[in-house]
Amino acid sequence: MKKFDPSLYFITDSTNYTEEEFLYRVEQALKGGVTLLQLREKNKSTREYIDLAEKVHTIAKCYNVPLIIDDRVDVALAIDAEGVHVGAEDMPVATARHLMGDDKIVGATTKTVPRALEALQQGADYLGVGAIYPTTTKVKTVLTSTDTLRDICNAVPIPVNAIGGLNKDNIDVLAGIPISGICVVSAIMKADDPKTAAKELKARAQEYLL
Ligand code: TZP
Ligand code: MG
Repeated sequence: MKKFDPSLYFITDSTNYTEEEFLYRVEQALKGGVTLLQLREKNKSTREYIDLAEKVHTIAKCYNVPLIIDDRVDVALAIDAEGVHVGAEDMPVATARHLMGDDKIVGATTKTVPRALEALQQGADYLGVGAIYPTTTKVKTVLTSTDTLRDICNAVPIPVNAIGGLNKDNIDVLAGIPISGICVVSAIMKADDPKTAAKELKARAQEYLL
């Protein structure tokens, strides 16, 4: 399943949720129209990561939404996920591509045009660029300007998504920038109603996707 729609890319965070509540929220987000899903776990053992990934994958398949595993190529391969996402401190894109094969999705986080071109050349299928706004999600990142985001969009022929602190009330800043979608964690994960949150975000994002 190499083809994918990056318009509303939901990245999960299971912190502070029981597994049952977490899986329920993920499924609600899928019902709300999330188009791409990333499982992002920082504190799980390999066994726990695989176990949760299998469960999330089973749910995602019911909605025909590709599942991307953050950072861990081994976990992605173990559960035959649709792809993997790597950041600057993770496995190089070229290595991830080599291990995953050409049929899987490989995404990369980049914050500059040179890094974006490098990721492209190494086989990335899409890029995440940010943080556009400060984020409350646990991540090592710095802010990226919307000018840099625009430059990256114009420099590469693959989809570029904006990420970082985005919610339905602040994405106006992306208007006119040729992004392919937005990535969010908190705006859906921590919403009172993840299904409605996904629906509303999707509607807002559509206004800005060129
Ligand atoms: N990379 C840059 S910002 C970020 C990641 C993984 C987290 C985004 O989370 P939120 O809650 O949507 O700000
Ligand atoms: Mg990472």
